[in-house]
Amino acid sequence: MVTSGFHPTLRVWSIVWGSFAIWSLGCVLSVSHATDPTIRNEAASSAGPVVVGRVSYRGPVPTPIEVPVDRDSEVCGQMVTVATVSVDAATHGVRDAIVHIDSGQGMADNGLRQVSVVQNRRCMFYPRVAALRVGAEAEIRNDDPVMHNTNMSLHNGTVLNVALVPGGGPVKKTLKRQGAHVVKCNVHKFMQAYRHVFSDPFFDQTNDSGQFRIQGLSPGPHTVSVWHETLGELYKEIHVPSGGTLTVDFEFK
Ligand SMILES: [Cu+2]
Repeated sequence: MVTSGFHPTLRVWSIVWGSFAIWSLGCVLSVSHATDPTIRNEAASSAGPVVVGRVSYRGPVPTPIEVPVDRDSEVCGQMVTVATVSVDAATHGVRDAIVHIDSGQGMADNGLRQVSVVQNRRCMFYPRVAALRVGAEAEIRNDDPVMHNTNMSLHNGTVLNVALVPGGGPVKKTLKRQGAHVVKCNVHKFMQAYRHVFSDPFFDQTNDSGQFRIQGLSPGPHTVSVWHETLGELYKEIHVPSGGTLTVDFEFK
């Protein structure tokens, strides 16, 4: 389950993808591609490969952690429930995993800007997880009637550390370096979020049923990485075809 009060439309605010063409898909025939049964290749008549798949987990879902609140209880509540793993009962898909495919080459700045809101609301960050491209702007807001502090770090180095008065913000910060940014509040230790920043557009965040979709890759060998804040990381080597849809599934054990 997710943190109480989470609204799905808050997961990612405004995502402006690069100027990559959207290729049409016409699945015509299937071609047996690899010995790995989790990788399937469906050739298409039109050019442009798409990599899709699902990240799943069939193990016992960790019990949400109950954290006692020692200040601002009139807003935060007496206890805060922190649930970090969301698994769809029907498909076993894991939400909020970050999938990235190594492009093997640097990508030019496309000049477009994503905006990712980091909202402080009822002593939680919303959205908890988001994936962005280098140059994206984090927009930090405090919607609570209490003081919050937003501290973003990358590889334990401080990227941003700002105090927000009640109702304060937005404070804007351009994210210039790739990597997993950890977001914390120094006032409320249980508040945590993540902003994954990539130097290319070949990433996605899994939806409620664990699905992802990444397009625009060059044909050839690539490495797919999957990150989840609690379940860990997975990797898989793939060979992207010149066209069609390659399905790559992942399962956390
Ligand atoms: Cu706080």
